[in-house]
Amino acid sequence: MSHNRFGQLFSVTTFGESHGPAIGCVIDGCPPGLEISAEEIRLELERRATGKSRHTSQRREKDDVQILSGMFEGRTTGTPIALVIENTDARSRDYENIKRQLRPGHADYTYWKKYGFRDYRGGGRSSARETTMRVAAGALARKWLKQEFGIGIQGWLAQLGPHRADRNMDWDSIDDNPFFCPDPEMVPVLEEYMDALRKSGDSTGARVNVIARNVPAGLGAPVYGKLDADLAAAMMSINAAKGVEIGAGFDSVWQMGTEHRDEMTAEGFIGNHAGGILGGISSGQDVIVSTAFKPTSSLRIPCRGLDIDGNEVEIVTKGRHDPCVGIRATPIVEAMMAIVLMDHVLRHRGQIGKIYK
Ligand code: EPS
Repeated sequence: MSHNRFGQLFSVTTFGESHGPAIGCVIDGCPPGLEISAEEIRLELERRATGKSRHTSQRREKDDVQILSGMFEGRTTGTPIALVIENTDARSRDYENIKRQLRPGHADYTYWKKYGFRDYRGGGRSSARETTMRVAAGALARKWLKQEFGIGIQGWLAQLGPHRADRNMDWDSIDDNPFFCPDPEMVPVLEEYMDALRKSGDSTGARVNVIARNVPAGLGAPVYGKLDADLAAAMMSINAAKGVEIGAGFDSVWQMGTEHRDEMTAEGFIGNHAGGILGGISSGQDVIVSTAFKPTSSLRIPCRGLDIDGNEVEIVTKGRHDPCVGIRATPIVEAMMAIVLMDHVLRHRGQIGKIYK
């Protein structure tokens, strides 16, 4: 299986399966001298972890990250940084009954068509467990971006199923609830909705937004290295992602030019429909990305499907699944934003050198 690497100058190669002995990554291109500890990475991982509330998968992984290389006396050396996390709470027997079955809406079918062989336990490589390593790598990128440019990255749950969750933004409350919801008044509504959903055995989708502040102007390139194209690819590479919008996104379809254009004054831009990116290059405004996540496909409600021999079968998925993967997606979109921005800072330096802070 090829294509396990993301990024060009700051690159992350992930490996491992949800039910294998361990997952890990190799980060290449991190500049030397960045001070970071396993504990700082672990704190980021904790925000993404399963089993933190009744609304997510109850698998309990410690996500105890080990740094195997690329660090000396607490600082990066500029050499490849290998991180590894053991899987300690996999329950593979849950997957026995779907060993030969292909869950509708899941990567099972396309995996089978492509490779003709699959690790059916937990979806193998297609499991959301892989996103752990993106968050681990993202922790380094976030810290570096903050130190070098004061870039701050914040994600939030914008919608869960039918419920808009960000009409009233209280930025400080995002990490105070299990949904990464910025509106404290919506939290009980989401809890009630999720409790009913879990009882019903069904799942739902979500929209997760992320903003990066203090991004310098000039990152990205006008044709094949567009910052927005790389951000879209980054977000679409997250499990269950089905759509990405930059700034006004699909609202641009109905907007008039007079409304969409962000007029400029000596004091700065008026509005940010562009989402901080014009012609593939950052404008110096906040970079804003929105990602749609589909409803989880592993459901205990029976459905019609096929087995690997093409026979029609009834499929029921047991196990500890997230009724809404979007709930845990906020730290992942933040990590992908950080990885893309750091990669683009290094790429910009490679060609142009100077960055205007
Ligand atoms: C997942 C199914 C569940 C989740 C898992 C993602 O695990 P299992 O493979 O044991 O059924 O718990 O998420 C994680 C373990 C994690 O760390 O995010 C899936 O089907 O994607």
